[in-house]
Amino acid sequence: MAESFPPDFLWGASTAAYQIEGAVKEDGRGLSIWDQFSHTPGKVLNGDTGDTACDHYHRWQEDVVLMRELGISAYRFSTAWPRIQPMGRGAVNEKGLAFYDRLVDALLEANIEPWLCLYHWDLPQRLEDRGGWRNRDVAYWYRDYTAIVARRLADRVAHWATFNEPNMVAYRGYGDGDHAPGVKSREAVMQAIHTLNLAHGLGVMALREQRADLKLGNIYNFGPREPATDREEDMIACRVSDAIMNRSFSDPQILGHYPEPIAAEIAPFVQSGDYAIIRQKLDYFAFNHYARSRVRWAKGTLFQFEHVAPPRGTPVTDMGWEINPDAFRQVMIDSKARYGDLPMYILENGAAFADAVDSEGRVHDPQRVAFLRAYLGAVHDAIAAGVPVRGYFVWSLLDNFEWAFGYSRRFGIVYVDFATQKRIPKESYFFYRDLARGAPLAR
Ligand code: IFM
Repeated sequence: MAESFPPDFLWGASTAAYQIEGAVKEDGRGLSIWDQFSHTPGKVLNGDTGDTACDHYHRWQEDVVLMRELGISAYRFSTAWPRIQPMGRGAVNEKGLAFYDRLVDALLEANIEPWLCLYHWDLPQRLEDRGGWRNRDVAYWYRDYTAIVARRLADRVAHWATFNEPNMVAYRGYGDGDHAPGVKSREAVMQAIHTLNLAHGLGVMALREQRADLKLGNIYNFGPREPATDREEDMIACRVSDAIMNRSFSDPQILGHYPEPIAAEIAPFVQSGDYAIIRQKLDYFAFNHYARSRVRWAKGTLFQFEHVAPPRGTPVTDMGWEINPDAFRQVMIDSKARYGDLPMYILENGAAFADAVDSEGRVHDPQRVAFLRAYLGAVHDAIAAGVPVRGYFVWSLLDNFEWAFGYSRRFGIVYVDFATQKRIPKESYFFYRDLARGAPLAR
């Protein structure tokens, strides 16, 4: 079966600053929480750090050529707050802004629409020293940073996202502690959720002040939850996990309230007027999707739940994440039902597999091609079911620094040899290129 996407469907690719840029000590960049965390022994697999990553800070022109040849019409990247405000507030680093300025111009020159995300997890360490997202003031410093970036780039960048996966910032950074800054506290998760929501609202207001016609959104992260069994405690655990991981940002930002299982615990941090700030009108509804999870009650854990591995025999990626395109289609359908009819964009979806270069210097990644075929099939089906999905951004353009997994997990459609920084487009790159050029999807 060959299926076509709407002619104006947006084909894109996503990356994030700390995962690809490297050059962490260049041109006045300040320290981020991920520099600090990755340099702490035992925090990242193999002791990997983002010091060099894909060296995109120096190789961005080559990377824009790869994108142009890929035929994508949009590229989502993030700006690094510590590159722009090395101390997190106050002084602005002109060289940092100039880097993104050049990148945006090169993208436009290549006919690629820049989609800018203001925060993909690299908080300036100086702000973490003041409590990070546990500190309400950080929301106001984030607003100032947003205004600085907007003043410089809003004349050329139309699409802005305030945060990428704020749920991961709060839960993994302040709960599990396996992401920077590595805090493990239930109260800190709740505080961080609220500060991040407030920052989102303040950021949207700052952007609108700069230009009323910008297209604004946040990038949520939806992985449906299922109870591991039908026991009462697993069902409760599942609802709590769903509230924290799937609803703690989209609900307050779009519906104006926190989901019931966590509302009472967040209430002490909510001040009068906060909800009016948080619930801003958005122009698009964006999320990332990777996998659904099974949840069970786990005594002694921070929130009394844990995620269990898929049953033996379930197809999984190199992350151990279940491959299930039907679950993805259902997320799109459910999101429309819950949050309304805003234009929907999938701003990250993709898969890690253990890719290798063959004797002819090529990278065959049939599993990723099959994954993309199936997941794009789900997008096609969701559109046919009336969901206004307007674009899809593959994660990721390049193999990159996969957080606590370092360089051990490859998500790119372009292979990166981290020793030489050579880029090799994988088979999936050519598969995606054909779709971006208008070829129908064969299923
Ligand atoms: O690499 C990450 C990205 O930074 C955020 N979304 C999930 C990806 C894969 O884990």
